Amino acid sequence: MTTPRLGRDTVPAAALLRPAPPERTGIVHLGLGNFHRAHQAVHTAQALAHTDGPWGILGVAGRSTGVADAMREQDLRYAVTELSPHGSSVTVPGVHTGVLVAARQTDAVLDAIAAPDTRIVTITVTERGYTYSPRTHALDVDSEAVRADLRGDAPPRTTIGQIVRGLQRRSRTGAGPVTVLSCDNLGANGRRTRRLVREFIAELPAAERDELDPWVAASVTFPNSMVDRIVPATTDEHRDAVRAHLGVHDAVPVPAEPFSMWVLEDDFAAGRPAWEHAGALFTDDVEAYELLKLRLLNGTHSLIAYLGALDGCETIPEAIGRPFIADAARRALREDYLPTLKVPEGINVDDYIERLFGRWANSALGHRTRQVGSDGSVKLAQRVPEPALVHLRSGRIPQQLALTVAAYLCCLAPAAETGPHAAAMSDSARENLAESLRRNASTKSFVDEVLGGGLLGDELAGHGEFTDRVAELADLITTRGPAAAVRET
Ligand code: CS2
Repeated sequence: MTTPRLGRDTVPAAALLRPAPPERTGIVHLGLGNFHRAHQAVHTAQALAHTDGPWGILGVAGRSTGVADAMREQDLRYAVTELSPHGSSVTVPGVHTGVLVAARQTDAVLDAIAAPDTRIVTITVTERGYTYSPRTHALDVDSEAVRADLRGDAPPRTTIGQIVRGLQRRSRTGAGPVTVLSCDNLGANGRRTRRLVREFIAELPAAERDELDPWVAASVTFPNSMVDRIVPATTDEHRDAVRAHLGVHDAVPVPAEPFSMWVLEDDFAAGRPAWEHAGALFTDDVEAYELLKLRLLNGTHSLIAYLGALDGCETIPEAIGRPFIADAARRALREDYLPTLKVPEGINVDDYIERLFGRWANSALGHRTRQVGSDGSVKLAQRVPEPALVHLRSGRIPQQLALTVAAYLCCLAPAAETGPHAAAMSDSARENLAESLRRNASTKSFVDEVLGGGLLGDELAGHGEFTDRVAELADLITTRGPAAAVRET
């Protein structure tokens, strides 16, 4: 007998977080990836199960059609499989009211942003989706995609372009205030999104700019938010888990760890779901949580992923199981990241760190080193330079941060064979890094060229003691392996 496809009539009622999707769409979400589907969608379904409201989500994929098409075939349902070594459970959020693919249906996306029912535009497009320059942190007006969106003679392709053009429509149709909520791993993500939106508007022809900018200033809020849930890529094992639990076939289930955290500023221009009843925390001090998470979890995650991949580990749990990697991670946390943080009130940092080790060690998740290691050229800029500069300004070299950069460079531009996991990391900087490696006779000049090129900002590149250490550690990794490099830090 063939397994029935997941859909409105085949989901066992017990698995549904809410019985039916809301009737109205209050949220337009840009970025229909796994993270959104296991984080915001789940918190929203739980909030609506507590307090109902017009908060259905229209999910917008960027370019790829796979998830959107499958969700359409499944009456907008998919399963979230929560995995831990102690067992697994499967639920179906059922909170989406539609799906679109921006590259094909841009006009419909802009209309949705402008629709009177829409009160919130949420974003998970990853660090790479914000089209800002790593060097200046301002909108990358030199990039071809941003320039094209500014000309406006074709449908906008960039996220910032789509948001601005949608807001422009909204301002002209009088649909009222709206909130733009970034849910990506960027420091001060709300403030940064506002800055990029306003920089885009500032580049528009004067008449458009003068019409739109005051409207955005008066009618759009951009709260900061910290998001946290480890969400790997989907594999057949996750499809099998859904089949085993629910007796249906889901083409696009999302695996996730049991842990989930969301901290937000309560600055919504036109209302919001009662997320506080779904585990979200509202506070004026989001930044402290963001930095804690970006540095302790994400920064250390990158180190684990690069050292792990270089040591032949396919997964993060395998990597953190190697004592030399756990040792490097612990030292990164304690010596390099923690001293740069203001720990938010109510967080016990020792518990937080122990919990991180438990989360990284979750072998049921199968989170791959290649996934965390991908896009390092944009991720590391969020994780490493600021804490590194705190130490360097007071005369100390943060060894594990230098090691993170060295291990990244060894994965992406290897001077010797590194194996399949590093080779599988995708990064838009890979080509340039490889060329730079070929051009330079020594690791030192290679590192100087790469960091001097703005990869981690200009200030860090100006600290010769840091770039020297990165080069030494990269040489050590190449000649004696990652474990020996850790021993020398
Ligand atoms: C990871 C994050 O891939 C990565 O860079 O560090 O995706 C991490 O799993 C999440 O931020 C956890 O909340």
